Amino acid sequence: MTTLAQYLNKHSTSAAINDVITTLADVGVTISELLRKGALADIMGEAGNQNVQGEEQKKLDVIANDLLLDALAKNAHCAGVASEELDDATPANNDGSLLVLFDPLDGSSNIDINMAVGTIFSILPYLRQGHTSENSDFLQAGHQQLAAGYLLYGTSTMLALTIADNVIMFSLDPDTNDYVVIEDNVQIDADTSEYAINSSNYRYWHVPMQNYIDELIAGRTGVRGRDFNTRWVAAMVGDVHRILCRGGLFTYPFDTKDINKPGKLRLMYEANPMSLLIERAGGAATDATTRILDIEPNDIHQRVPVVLGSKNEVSYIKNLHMQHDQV
Ligand code: FDP
Repeated sequence: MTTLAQYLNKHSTSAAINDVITTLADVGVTISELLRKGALADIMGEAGNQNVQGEEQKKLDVIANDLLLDALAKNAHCAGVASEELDDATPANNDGSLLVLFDPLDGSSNIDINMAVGTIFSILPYLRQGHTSENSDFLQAGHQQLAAGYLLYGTSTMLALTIADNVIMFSLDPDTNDYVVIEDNVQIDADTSEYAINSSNYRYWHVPMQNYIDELIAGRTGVRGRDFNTRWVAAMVGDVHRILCRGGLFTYPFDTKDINKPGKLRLMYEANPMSLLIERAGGAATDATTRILDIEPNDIHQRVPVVLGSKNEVSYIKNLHMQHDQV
């Protein structure tokens, strides 16, 4: 049995990264305890306000955001924090060498129905040590991330982490509050027959995505010659976790439902950290044409279409888009 602390001591590249990951994991213990108590901890329902994205905040969105913000602000290595829930990044310790971004409670619509939710995080280098961090310091492409991961609050609480080119899965032992390694060097199969998409948006997708889903639904009677199966957790963290466990394809593609949201997911809080995990596990992640980790952000709250998972399926979708663009 190897705990998170033991694993980090042995494998991580810097004491600063170890310390920030430990802070995030500790807050994860508190959030998971609140979720276990559920309605008894008064965490259900709406908070009564909207976040920067114009979405109704749940009580637990606000609680998780505040817990993470407080803990990271006290961490000497953390120079600034950006949250999906807040308009601007919050400066922390000027001498810190790291910036931390997070989606405090991913899949918030699952909270009130007792389904899986999670916390997603991304750690970037701080390039202006000694100065007060600003939004612009966070605008780094995903391939600059030093570490990334998520906490999944499901039937058990799990931490998936990527550091030093490796993806590791930990399970939280509720008796000791230790995260214990359950799988090291997680790898995803290149092929899959399982896909996750919210099909109710079909009429808003680009034609190549509609064609792709038509092919999967046709299954063995169509050009793919085999059947496919759908799974949709409605929390990206749950869908990505399934993919790390047994492969698969997840997409929240470009859609025209809301002209201001050319993709639902956020580049910096969701797409980048998940893409790093998936690529390091041997999968791929694209916006349908460009590698997600190579997108240069121009806004900390930027949205992006996402296609990620088993490598061959991701490249199949990319080819459909490229062929369509050439016609
Ligand atoms: P949510 O809005 O509930 O936080 O982050 C956005 C996200 O959840 C993803 O976790 C999830 O995959 C997706 O949105 C669910 O979207 P739909 O409500 O359109 O199904």
